[in-house]
Amino acid sequence: ETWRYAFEESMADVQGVYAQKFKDEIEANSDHEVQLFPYGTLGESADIMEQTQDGILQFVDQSPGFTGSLIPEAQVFFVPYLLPTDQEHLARFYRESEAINGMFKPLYADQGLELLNMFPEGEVAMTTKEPVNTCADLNEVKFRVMTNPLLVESYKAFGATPTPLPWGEVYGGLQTNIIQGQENPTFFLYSTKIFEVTDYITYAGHNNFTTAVMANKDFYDGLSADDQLVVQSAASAAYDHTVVYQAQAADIELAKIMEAKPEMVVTVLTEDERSCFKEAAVQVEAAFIEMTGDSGAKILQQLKDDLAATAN
Ligand code: 6CS
Repeated sequence: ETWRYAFEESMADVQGVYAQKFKDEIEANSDHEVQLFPYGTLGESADIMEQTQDGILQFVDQSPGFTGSLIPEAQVFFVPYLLPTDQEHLARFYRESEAINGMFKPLYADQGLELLNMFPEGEVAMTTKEPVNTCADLNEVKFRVMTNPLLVESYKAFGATPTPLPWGEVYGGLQTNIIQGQENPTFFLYSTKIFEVTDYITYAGHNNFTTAVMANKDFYDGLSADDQLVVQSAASAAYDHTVVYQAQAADIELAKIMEAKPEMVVTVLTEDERSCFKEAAVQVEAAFIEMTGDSGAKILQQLKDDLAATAN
């Protein structure tokens, strides 16, 4: 049987590294084949999710940045400063977290999805046309965010004018000045050439990019126990492979950006400069609870407990 797997990035990006390892493992350990559909072959993130829910695709990688519009609790990953930037801590956290592996599973199942893994893609950087040293610098900046309400709240709280857009509109939007900023992990700034249309890269430490891989649930439930095990083992092997790969990707890709564009200004905000972003985080956390009620509050608390439990 051939299984179809779509993701939101190209083959050489972090989601592609995961997907290729997943495919290799499935094909090495079963008679099944996995056909990969990188970004640009089947549509935007929302399209590949729909195709997976419809059973046209068996597997999909869609980030909570988009799934948040389907599963409000998935927006928890956009509470600023909730996640650490330490990649080794993150690697332990996503693997062991009860909130992710226990509490999120039934929420994804309600949407017809079997959640296989969440994994980190690296610290998120803001890229803009003007310098950002504090929240005030985001005033009047139309800042592109993925399409979820909490990310909109976040950038409002940071002082910007948030503009939710699918990925395909970001490069052109920056080029034509419809937007003047966006955020993404460093590797993505290089591979998608976003560095060409922004001049400042700013690290505020406010988030790590989280993504999620899932299967169509009817498909997964219909698999034999052996095949389910093959899928779980492939997901686990792909996870281990990807967290190691991605932990070193940011530095390597930033060096490539600097080589391609030596005049790029890269700033890591000081503690002082971060204070307004950290103050805004309190408001965003409150907005998350307001949007998701008891269910969201429990997940948020469990995530915090899981982060503490995996700290070292
Ligand atoms: O910003 C986005 O829309 C995209 N960012 C990443 C790192 N992966 C996929 C997603 O579509």
